[in-house]
Amino acid sequence: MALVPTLTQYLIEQLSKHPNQRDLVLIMSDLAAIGKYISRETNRAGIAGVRGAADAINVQGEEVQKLDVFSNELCKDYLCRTGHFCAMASEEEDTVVDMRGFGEDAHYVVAFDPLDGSSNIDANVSIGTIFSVHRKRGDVAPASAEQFFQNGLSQVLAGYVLYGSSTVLVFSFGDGVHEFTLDQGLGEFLLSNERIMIPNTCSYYSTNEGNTSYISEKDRRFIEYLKMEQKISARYIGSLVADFHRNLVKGGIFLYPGVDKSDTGDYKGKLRLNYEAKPLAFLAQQAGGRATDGMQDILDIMPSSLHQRTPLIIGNKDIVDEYILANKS
Ligand code: AHM
Ligand code: MG
Repeated sequence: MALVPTLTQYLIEQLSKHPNQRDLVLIMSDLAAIGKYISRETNRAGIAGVRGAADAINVQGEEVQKLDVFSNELCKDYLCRTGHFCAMASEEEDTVVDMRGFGEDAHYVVAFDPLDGSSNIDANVSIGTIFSVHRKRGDVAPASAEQFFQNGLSQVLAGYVLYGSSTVLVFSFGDGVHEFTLDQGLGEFLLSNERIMIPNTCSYYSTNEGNTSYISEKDRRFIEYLKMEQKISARYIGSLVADFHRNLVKGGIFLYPGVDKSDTGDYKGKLRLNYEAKPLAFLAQQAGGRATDGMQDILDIMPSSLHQRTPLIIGNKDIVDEYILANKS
């Protein structure tokens, strides 16, 4: 029987090829450990009393779920203690996380969405943890929000753990996108897909059709074009990380364009740049795809606030190119 490499073996090999990536390899290993903890917790959510709302509203004005709280606390505690980060940003935290003195010699900053798709938790639908790592900026205070005002091209590690029908870890150091699947029995991530490339055919479009009356005429026309002319099938889970993963391995385009619910003509993005759009855009680019906000590539956008939101159109390069052209006309 051919043995599949474990994540540990893969990272050790990575280290022997790139000894200067020691810290990044250790960071990846820490993030994988967090993924295992959250995977265990999500699997027993129904019996462990961790389902449901936590009676709190987060900085985004959304109801916080108990598993959100668990995942956020775990990410903060675990990553803080590694000493690799001088600043951390989380979807669940209003400001930069207090590093409790652990980040003084650190060279990196990390932004994460501890549990993306949390409205799906109680329905046993796929959810995930998204992460984005940058080198620390030397020109601003180590634990400041400005640490996260870096464009997506300068990410040194990005990825996610998807808690679906199996738990998969997908990441990139900027040398391709790799997928590892958690073997629950072994408690190890095993290599399941190396150097993933998005298939050339765009098989699916993913968008919240319930927003049709809130999006711009151009966006409406483009989605109609996907349906009526390209005859592409629809798939929408409502967990970005799961919708993205399906489109990554099967070919597809995810669209969350700007929405205007107050009828003022001001179309605003919902998804967060630093810990949702940017890391997934990095993976998409590494897998031959593309991501845009309609005006510019997601990877080129320089954030100017921690929780900045953006429209996000991401997936097969050709079809995202078409979207950009249609948006300009
Ligand atoms: P969350 O991070 O609070 O879970 O919100 C982000 C989620 C994405 O995972 C998903 O793509 C989107 O919100 C779904 O939004 P909607 O319910 O408006 O379609
Ligand atoms: Mg999210």
